[in-house]
Amino acid sequence: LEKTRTFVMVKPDGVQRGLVGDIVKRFEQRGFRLVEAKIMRVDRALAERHYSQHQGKPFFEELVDYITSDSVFAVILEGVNAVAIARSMIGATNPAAALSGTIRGDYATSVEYNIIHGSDSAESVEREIALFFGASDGV
Ligand code: YYY
Ligand code: MG
Repeated sequence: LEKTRTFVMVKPDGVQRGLVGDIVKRFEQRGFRLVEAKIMRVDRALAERHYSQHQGKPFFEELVDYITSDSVFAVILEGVNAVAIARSMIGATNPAAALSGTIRGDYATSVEYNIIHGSDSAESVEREIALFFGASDGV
């Protein structure tokens, strides 16, 4: 079976609340392999590029403030159907709609602070891995 990659980021409140270990465990148990991972600060330039599709929307400034407020955990995951499976594990953008058993459904209550990001397409994966990990693509 062909394996592909996806990019996932635990947002600052997920890191602050000590949820990184549980989130990594969920992805490993599902069958993903960790290719590369790091704790890092996101500066405004990176946040604005990462979320460029949302520039101009009413929540954009708050979103950038949130993502830049403290350390995030950035990880490249590899597995079968990586983008779709990671997105289904993450759950709906608005935690009010996220099912229990999904990461947002288990740990988040507000759309502004929904604790985790996952790439939404193969093109986003390429773009976001380049933004967060540069030319390096792990082992
Ligand atoms: O990919 P995903 O994170 O599920 O949602 P997006 O539609 O790409 O929005 C990115 C990010 O923006 C979302 O995770 C929270 C925030 N946001 C918000 O604060 N308010 C909204 N109405 C929509 C999105
Ligand atoms: Mg998105």
